[in-house]
Amino acid sequence: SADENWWRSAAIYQVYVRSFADGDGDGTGDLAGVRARLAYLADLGVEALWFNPWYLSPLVDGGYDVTDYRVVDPAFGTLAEAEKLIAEASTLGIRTIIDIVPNHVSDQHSWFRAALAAGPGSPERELFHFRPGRGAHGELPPNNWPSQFSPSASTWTRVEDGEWYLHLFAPQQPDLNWAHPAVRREHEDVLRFWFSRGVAGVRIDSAALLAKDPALPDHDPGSPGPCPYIDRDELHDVYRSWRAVADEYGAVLIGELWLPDPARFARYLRPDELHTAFNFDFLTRRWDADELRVSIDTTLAEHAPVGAPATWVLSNHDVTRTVTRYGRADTGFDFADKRFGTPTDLPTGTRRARAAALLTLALPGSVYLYQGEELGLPEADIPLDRIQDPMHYRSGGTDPGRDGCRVPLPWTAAAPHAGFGTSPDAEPWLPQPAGWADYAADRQAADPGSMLSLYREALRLRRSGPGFGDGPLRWLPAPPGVLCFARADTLVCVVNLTDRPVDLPDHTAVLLTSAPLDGTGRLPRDTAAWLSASPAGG
Ligand code: TEU
Repeated sequence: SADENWWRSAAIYQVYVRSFADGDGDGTGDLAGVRARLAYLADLGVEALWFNPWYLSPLVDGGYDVTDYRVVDPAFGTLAEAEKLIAEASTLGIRTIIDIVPNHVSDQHSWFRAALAAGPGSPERELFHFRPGRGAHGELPPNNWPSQFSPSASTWTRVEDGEWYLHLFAPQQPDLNWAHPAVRREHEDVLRFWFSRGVAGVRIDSAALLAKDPALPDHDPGSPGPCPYIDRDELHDVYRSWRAVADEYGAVLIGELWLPDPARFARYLRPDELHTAFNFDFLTRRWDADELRVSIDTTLAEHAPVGAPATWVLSNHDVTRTVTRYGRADTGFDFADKRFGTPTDLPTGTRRARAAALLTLALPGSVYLYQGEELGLPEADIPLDRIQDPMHYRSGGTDPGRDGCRVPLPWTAAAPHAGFGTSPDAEPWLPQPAGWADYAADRQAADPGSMLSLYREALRLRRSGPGFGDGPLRWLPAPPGVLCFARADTLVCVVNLTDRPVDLPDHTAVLLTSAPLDGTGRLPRDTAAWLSASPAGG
């Protein structure tokens, strides 16, 4: 039914709980804050919420270091409150998706503590990847794998008895051994635990990294031959079991798969594996019509044969904010561009982000919208002594890390801390930069020209109009530097990526534009429009 296929066309809003809204006045966002803002999310017009991890955690990596998957961190709330939130959202027609973090646990997790205590050779250690070191005294790490957080950091940490354990991310995030049946059983139970509480789907963190070559051989990134820790065949078997669990509840599996090869990516999207996966391709593309068209065509071509809808991602909690990225000379995101002090032209970035919003919301499939993008928030410079992200520390301080896109949201322009919390005395956990209140949701709600108003109107049209979401796309003729395509027969999206105004294609009405048309009715530079048109040939 249409209802069970909701995920094929949905606009899904990503809630980074810690920075969304502080409901209990301690400077940290929480479930109470989300519950108090559900009306805002319903007004915005999103169909589902994806919550970053809310489990018990020391928060070394923002909750991607889980101590107990069945407990809500007290900083965020309680299990009972999560259940209320799921029910209240559902009353508003909004589904709940949570984040499952299967690759690793926190070093505070009971399994890892037990493994440390039990010592070398114990069954407890088999749940992780413990190995003796290399070198005459075992003083060198077992292999040369680089940390996912920084090419210059190791993935191994030595413990007191001399063994080393593997962690693709921070040392506080030991990797689980997915060849162990207890690891698989536990995660299937965790899925049931949350699905039976009304969760409609899971976002699977680092979904391509779980399985490792048991020999743990050396590997240089970029060297030929299969990578011993990315995209291994055993994973497909894991996800087939997960799909059987998800199907018991009608729940959806969403993979976080950073796989540059479209063919490898598509292998996970099967009727008996993942329903869908994030397509990060736009994050690596410049603001260039040819590049974006190739990206769109490649994405649609890779999804079509497997029958999966495409997904579109402009932003998330790991990458530079859209208005900042599009305001740079080289707007493509890559990890090397996360350096300090890259110059940005924010007005241009904002124009392009507005146009990109209309572009992605008109493309076939589902769209992920990261909190704060609807407010047009820029990437913030975090003072060095306030940075929390382990990525910064793992890089030896050369990389600013990801905190700049995780700053607590501004809700009320006139309130202390831009209305992030209920207490004027509570400093937000990350500092809000000067001028943050200018982006406040209350101010933008009252301004028809704001980013928030644009998103609301676009999402309203997307929900009510024909042609949006899953379905075919047909390219229409357009001058160089302009993207123009039709959805269904009557909806046309046109995006001008040139530096001068262009004529609109034939249309019967202008539904929405990302910036006003010029005096002669032309589409200005860096602007998108949604048009209705007569059916082709009609
Ligand atoms: O990120 C997965 C991942 O591959 C990261 O290395 C990503 O490439 C990097 O953050 C980009 O800047 C997920 C989560 O989204 C991230 O927040 C976590 O830190 C990571 O897993 C570990 O759980």
